[in-house]
Amino acid sequence: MKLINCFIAFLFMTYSSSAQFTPNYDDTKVPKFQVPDPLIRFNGKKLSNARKWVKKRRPELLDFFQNEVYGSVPGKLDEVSFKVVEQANNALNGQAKRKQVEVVLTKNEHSLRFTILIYLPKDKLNTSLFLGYNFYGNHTITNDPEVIVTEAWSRNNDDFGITDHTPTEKSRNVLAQRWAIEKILNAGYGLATIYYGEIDPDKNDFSDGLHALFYSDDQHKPKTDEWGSIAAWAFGLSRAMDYLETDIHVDASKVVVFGHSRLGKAALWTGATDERFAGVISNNSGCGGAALSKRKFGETVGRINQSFPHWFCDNFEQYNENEEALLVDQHQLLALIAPRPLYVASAKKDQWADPKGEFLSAYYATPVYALFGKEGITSKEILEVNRPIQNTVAYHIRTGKHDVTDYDWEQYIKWASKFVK
Ligand code: GTR
Repeated sequence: MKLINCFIAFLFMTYSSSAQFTPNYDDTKVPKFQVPDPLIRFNGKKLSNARKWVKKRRPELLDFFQNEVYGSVPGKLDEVSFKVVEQANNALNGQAKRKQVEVVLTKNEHSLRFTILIYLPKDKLNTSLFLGYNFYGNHTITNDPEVIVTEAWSRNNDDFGITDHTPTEKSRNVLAQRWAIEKILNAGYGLATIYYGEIDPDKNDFSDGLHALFYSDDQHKPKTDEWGSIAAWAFGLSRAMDYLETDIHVDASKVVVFGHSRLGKAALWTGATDERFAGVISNNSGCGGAALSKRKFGETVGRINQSFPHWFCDNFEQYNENEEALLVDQHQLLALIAPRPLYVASAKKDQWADPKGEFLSAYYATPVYALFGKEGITSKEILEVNRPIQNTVAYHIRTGKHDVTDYDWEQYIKWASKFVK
């Protein structure tokens, strides 16, 4: 009887909490809110120059995001090692060099491995590159038969033939349309990618993945101000950067970190926490990414914490249906990337991610770029579709849905050729 009651209560909770939420898609119903000024410190003092930003304001904002939003990394690894497990000079019909590098992270006598797949233009040394996670395994981004199929846990996906949470040959090439490899190589850039599930499986379970390496004996989940999955994914990208710094074919001072959607949130947090990245691209990253939280348009803080309780630190739950209480908003996350180049991109049909909130965020981050003499988005007027603005801070909204398209990559390549060359 008790069990049945519990079950009914559970059903009720699940139903009532999701039923309560109706996303707002009407701009006239966006609440009035104060955009926290990136140039005014928490103690009320106004900043006037870049030096003060770097010394005083940036650290306190970073701390806030670390303690209240994404969570901090609890300690250091004991060891990071790299091994090139496969390489070829004639990949992709002779167009590229390919490397597959295994990275091993060790702590407390436990270890975790992940594999970076790298394509580089053939006859180039010191290549600039784009680094980004993929959603279902390195083998899904290309038909290249040599790319190793991941053994890590994956979400099931009927379209990609993934059942039992195990990717197979069936999913090779299924997401190739999201990675304009040929265009990237032709522009003289390299591409490096990692399956994000190898760092931390994307489920509300803290017993596996990177978090588990850092636990003290009786710990089962991170503390309330410690990292969720987004911060763990960001940490993984930084370890990939550790490898790239050792690769003579790569110019590690010219690596642009890229991510789509939840992985766009991770790319932004990576750029904020690791200043070795020369540039950052947020593709449709939405709530908890580029979009302003206080607009409560589309996905909200309460909703994202309910659907994905493992993405942020537990402290972030204080702001569920309580965005006004946040001392920051996401434009200040973008500002943490200054003065490095930053591209925010939206899609017209991706209202869940609040394109206007993503645009305004780039606009409100711009005063920080201006301190460094860099140009960002200076008009508050939302752009027309398919009419990018490409300054150090760049923005476009394209037609179409939540996705990564050739159009997006064409813009990123053009912008990178100007700002990260
Ligand atoms: C959605 C989520 C978004 C976005 C997206 C994705 O379900 O609400 O915040 O991250 O997933 O990653 O595809």
